[in-house]
Parts: sequence; C-alpha cells; structure tokens
Amino acid sequence: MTQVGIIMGSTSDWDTMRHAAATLEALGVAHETRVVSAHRTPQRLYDYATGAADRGLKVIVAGAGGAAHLPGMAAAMTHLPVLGVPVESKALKGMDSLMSIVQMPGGIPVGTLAIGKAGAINAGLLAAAILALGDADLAERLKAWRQAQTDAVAIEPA
Ligand code: RP5
Repeated sequence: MTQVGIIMGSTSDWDTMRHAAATLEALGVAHETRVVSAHRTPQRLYDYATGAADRGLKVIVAGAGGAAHLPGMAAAMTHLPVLGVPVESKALKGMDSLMSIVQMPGGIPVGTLAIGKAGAINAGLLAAAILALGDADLAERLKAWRQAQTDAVAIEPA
C-alpha cells in the first residue's frame, strides 16, 4: 500500500523531488509521485489533499518553488504530516520558496526542509522515520541506511 505521497508544483520540480523518491525507494517505502499545482490545478490539489488519508497515505512530501503555497495549502486540507521542500528558484535561489513554506501561521504546521536536493533527501528520510515509528522492519532498514552512510566517511581525505 502506498504510504507516502510526493507532490510537486510543476514537472520542473522533479529534478529536485526525484531525490525524495530515490531515498524512499532505497528504504523500501511505497510512494507515489504527482504534479499538483496550487494555482494552476487547484481542484487537483483539493482532491489530492482531502482524499489522501482515506486512500491510506501516511505522509505527504510537497515540493514547490517561488510563491510556494503548495505545502501549506495541502496541510490545510489534511491532518497527515506534510513535509515541505523549498525548490530552488531562478530569481531568488529558493529563499522565496523557503520563506513561503516555513512561515506558516500557528495552527497548520508544515515541516520545512532545506532548499533543493538536500531538503528532498531529508524529506524522504523524515517520512521514513515517521513511518518507522510503527514499522520495526523499516526502522531496521533506516538504521542500516544511516550506518552505511557513517561507514562511507573516509578517515583521511583521498
Ligand atoms: C512553482 O513555480 C513550481 O513549484 C515551480 O517550482 C515553479 C516554476 O514552475 P514552472 O514555470 O517551471 O512550471 O509553482
């Protein structure tokens, strides 16, 4: 059953958001990917966010750039945890995306990650960590992933 929904405001966001998908793939977490624009496809956003919990999704990862209202709007329409990834924009290098996503008024939280690839990877890891609270096998896979990362750090530079 699909547990994580990865949504993004544009196909142009995929180059960033694919890293969230790849991270979940590496951890064996079932996920789906959808293009859902808050301003160009508002009905699609409404349908996705309001139906997410009933479809069995547990976490939503939402990436957007610029006036990045997608994560906040999704969070407004579901009680599921929403992790926001600020996509790097051309004009303001993603600072606009970051501020749009992180500055949610109290009451509707969006867990906001770093701008770009690092944020997408960490959104995948956080989504997995949330799911691992109720999934011992996934917790073991997550620990192994972290250990492999530790093991890959050289003692001396090459
Ligand atoms: C946002 O505008 C999207 O999330 C994307 O990051 C940005 C640019 O979108 P496109 O013009 O490439 O479709 O809505």
